[in-house]
Amino acid sequence: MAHQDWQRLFLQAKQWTKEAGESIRKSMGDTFEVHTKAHQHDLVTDVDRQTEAFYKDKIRESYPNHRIMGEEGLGDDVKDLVGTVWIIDPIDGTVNFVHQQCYFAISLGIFHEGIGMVGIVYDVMADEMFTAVKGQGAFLNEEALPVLPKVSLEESILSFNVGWVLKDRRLETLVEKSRAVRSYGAAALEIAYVACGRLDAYISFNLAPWDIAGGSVILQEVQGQATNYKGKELTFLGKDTLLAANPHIYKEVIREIHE
Ligand code: 2AM
Ligand code: CA
Repeated sequence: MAHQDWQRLFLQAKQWTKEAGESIRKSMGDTFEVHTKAHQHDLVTDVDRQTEAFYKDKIRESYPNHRIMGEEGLGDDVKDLVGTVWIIDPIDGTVNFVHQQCYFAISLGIFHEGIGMVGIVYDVMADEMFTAVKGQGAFLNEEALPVLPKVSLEESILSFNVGWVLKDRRLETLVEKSRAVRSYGAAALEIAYVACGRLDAYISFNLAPWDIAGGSVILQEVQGQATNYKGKELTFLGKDTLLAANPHIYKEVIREIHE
């Protein structure tokens, strides 16, 4: 696809995401069914399913030869990234959505032959939309995001779930060496926060492609790095660990985890 075609696809995806966000905001006062999935930390609601169905219908109608990898499984059984694939998390941070009514996002990555071309992470309640088209920079709403500045570990704000510290005590060193640790519970949003400098690194030990696809496209546009926590390239095809970081502390964080 030519450069202007990706731009057109991006504008379409952005418009759909605004509509989906508006619909989620309208549903906030409603009662909706909440189900647990694998365990008590993993929730899904009617709103997750309805939002994914909204994208599925739009994509099927406008781009019938594109495939869809969605968390709620309404799309295709995607086992490779051949052609154009939309990787969608209709609500990233469902626990926050259910319990806090804020700090959740729609996450969307559009990949072509395995390369992230479009990334959108939309914080629905804050009305903050992080976007990127490969090679054209990253944006927060209409503001261009600058390339990530130099930072040291000592002045960094890191983010990870406290549960991971119990699983791997080596993260304690990072707690001690950094300025502060935060935990938002919405991976896509936390990667977008690394891209705009609110965080300097985000670590998770268990994420799915839809948690990271949109954010990783945005992060690469500001020269941020995203790999698994051993430094290996992400495949966007199965669950993996993640280190999304400002490039100036990326290597040091990997070293600290593996020492
Ligand atoms: P979700 O809200 O879309 O499920 C919470 O720390 C972050 O991890 C959220 O982005 C959440 O996404 C994701 N997450 C929660 N449970 C998960 C699981 N079992 N596998 C992969 N990602 C998960
Ligand atoms: Ca989700």
